[in-house]
Amino acid sequence: MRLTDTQLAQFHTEGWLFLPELFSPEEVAVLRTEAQAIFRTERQEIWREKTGAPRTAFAAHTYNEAFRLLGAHPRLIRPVEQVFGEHLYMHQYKINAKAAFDGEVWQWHQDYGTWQRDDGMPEPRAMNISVYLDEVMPINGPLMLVPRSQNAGDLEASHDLQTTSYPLWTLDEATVTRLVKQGGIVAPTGKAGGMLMFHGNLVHGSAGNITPYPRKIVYLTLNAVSNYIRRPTRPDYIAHRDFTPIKTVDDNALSRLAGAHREAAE
Ligand SMILES: O=C(O)CCC(=O)C(=O)O
Repeated sequence: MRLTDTQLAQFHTEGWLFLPELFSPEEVAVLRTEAQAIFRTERQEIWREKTGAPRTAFAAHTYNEAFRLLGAHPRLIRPVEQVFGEHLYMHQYKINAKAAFDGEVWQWHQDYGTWQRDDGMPEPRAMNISVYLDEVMPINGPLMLVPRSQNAGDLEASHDLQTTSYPLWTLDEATVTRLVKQGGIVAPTGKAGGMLMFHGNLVHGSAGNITPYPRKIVYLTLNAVSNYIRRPTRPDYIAHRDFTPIKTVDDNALSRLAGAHREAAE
C-alpha cells in the first residue's frame, strides 16, 4: 500500500493522517478478541491503572500471533517506510486499553520527548501508527492532536511520575495553550479498523474514559533503522533493542488467521 500525494501532503502539513476502516471487521475482530485475552493475563508487559484496570500491554507482537502479523503488516509498514525513505524496526509496541469507566488520562506530550530523553533516540525519525480495535468516539477518550505542532520541534517537558501509572515527559499548560491557539485540536474518530499515523513531535493527549464503551487502540512505534536508540534506560519490552528491519507479511495474513480461528471454533 502506498500513500497518495494528497495523503502525504496532509501528513506533512498537519502532522497526522487518518484512514478510516483500513482493516476489515473480520481482521479487527481477531485482534480485539486476542487483546481482551491478553489483558486477562498477568505478565510484566501488562501495566494497570491505579484502579487495577488494564492500561497498556507492551510488546504483544513478541508473544501473540495476531499482533505479530499486525506488527509486520504492509498496510502499516509501507506508509511509514514511504515517509522516512528507509527500512524500519519496531521501537515500541503497545495496546492501550482505555477501559470502560476506568480508562485514565494521557497528559499532553510529544512522543519524541520520551524517546529522546529515555531511550537516546537521535532524531524524530520514528512515529506511531495505530489501529483502532474499538470504535473511537468523541465520548470515550479519543486521542486529541494539535495539528501542525510538530513544527515546534522538541519542546521543554517535565517528567510526570505521579498522575498516572505510566511515566511520561509532559508539556506545561502555557505551551499547550500557545500551540492550540495556532493549530486547534482535532480528535479523529471512527469505527474499529481505522488507522491513524502521526509525527513523533506532534503534541497529543487523551482524556479519561468514564463511558461504558472501551476504547482499545494498538500503536506500533516504527523507527528508521539508522535512527536506532543509543542510550536505552527502559526495559527492552518497552524500548526494543532488536534493530532488525521488519520484513512484511502478506496483505491477507490477518484474514487467513481470522479464518483459521473461525474454523477452529466450528
Ligand atoms: O492511547 C492514548 O490515548 C494515548 C497514547 C499516547 O499518547 C502515547 O502512547 O503516546
